[in-house]
Amino acid sequence: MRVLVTGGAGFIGANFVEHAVAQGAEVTVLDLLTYAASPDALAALPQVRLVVGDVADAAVVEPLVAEHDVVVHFAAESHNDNSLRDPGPFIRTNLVGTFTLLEAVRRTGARLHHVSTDEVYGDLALDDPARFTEDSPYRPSSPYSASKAGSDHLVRAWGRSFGVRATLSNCSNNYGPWQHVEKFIPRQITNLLDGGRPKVYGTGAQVRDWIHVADHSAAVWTILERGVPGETYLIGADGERTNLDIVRTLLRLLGRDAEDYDLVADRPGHDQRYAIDSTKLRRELGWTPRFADVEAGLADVIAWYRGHEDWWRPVKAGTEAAYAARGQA
Ligand code: NAD
Ligand code: TDX
Repeated sequence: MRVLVTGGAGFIGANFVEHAVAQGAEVTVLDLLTYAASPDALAALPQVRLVVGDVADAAVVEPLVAEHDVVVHFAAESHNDNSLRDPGPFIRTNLVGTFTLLEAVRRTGARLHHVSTDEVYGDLALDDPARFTEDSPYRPSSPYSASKAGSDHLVRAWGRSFGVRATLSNCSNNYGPWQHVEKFIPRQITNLLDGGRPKVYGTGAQVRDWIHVADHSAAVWTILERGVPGETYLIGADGERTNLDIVRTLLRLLGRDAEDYDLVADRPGHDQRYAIDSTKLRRELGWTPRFADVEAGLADVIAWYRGHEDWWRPVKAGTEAAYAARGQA
């Protein structure tokens, strides 16, 4: 199978490329190599072809798509806090980029898998026991989640109107190797490795549903193998934790006091809780997560960041300076 992976030099994309190569796929990565990319993550996979280009540039995308049987679309601007500061790149990459790809697969007939997020469903109240399902209404709150919601709508419309063969997945919060230090878990791990303190927005009561990135990759691969075009699958591993729970676990794993963190300015419009019901994916396609224990997963990830300081160190100070400018350091 010839697979084109957009955003394959990013956190989840690069982990997926490793998985796809291990499954025997012939992989090309299309990636603009923005600040969020880690080409180092592909260095151990010399058989993977890397094309540096913009998913919103039809002149690059169309000929490339024509050479592949399947496109897996990870490329996106992905950080909520950045979307609050400057939404423009989110509209271009997440909406125009998805449109450009859809036009290409419409012409060539390639199969598309669109990677999306549970944030398209907005948030749940902290005291609401409900979880998101494939039937939950779209209620995005941030420029990031609104742009991803729009991209999902485009994929479904191209399926219905033009017969594009596309599957979609909406996954919960990922953690694992190669995640940029701007994101919650790597930011706190690297603060702690530097002898500093975790920085918790607001009160830390918000809940995220954590999944190891390897489980996300395996789920996307399962959907490529057994998913039905036109269908959407929610991906989650029952990993709900408050932000404070995560911070206290990291503190304990690193031998620090449970209260050794700072509360900082909250994120405007901060979503309260995300929670995924992944019954459809498990029942219909037989997927199950391997990393059921978030705490054991976090211990592995701490060890990974310890061993990859040469990768994150060059961007750590600049990332923290941006947070400081927003009163979140
Ligand atoms: P990331 O920010 O780590 O990586 C994004 C990659 O896309 C980078 O390599 C970047 O260079 C590339 N890119 C950005 N703009 C591009 C463009 N115009 N053309 C080509 N490449 C471009 O993101 P991530 O966390 O790996 O997320 C990947 C996908 O998974 C996104 O679509 C995101 O919405 C989705 N998702 C993420 C999570 C999560 O927890 N991180 C959860 C659910 C879904
Ligand atoms: O320093 C921090 N302190 C803090 O308390 C940061 C960076 C975040 N937070 C909070 C905000 C959220 O409640 O931690 C939680 C997780 O924050 P992020 O890592 O920014 O993730 P989130 O906004 O939940 O979105 C993530 O999951 C869904 C990804 O970044 C998205 O791409 C994905 O769609």
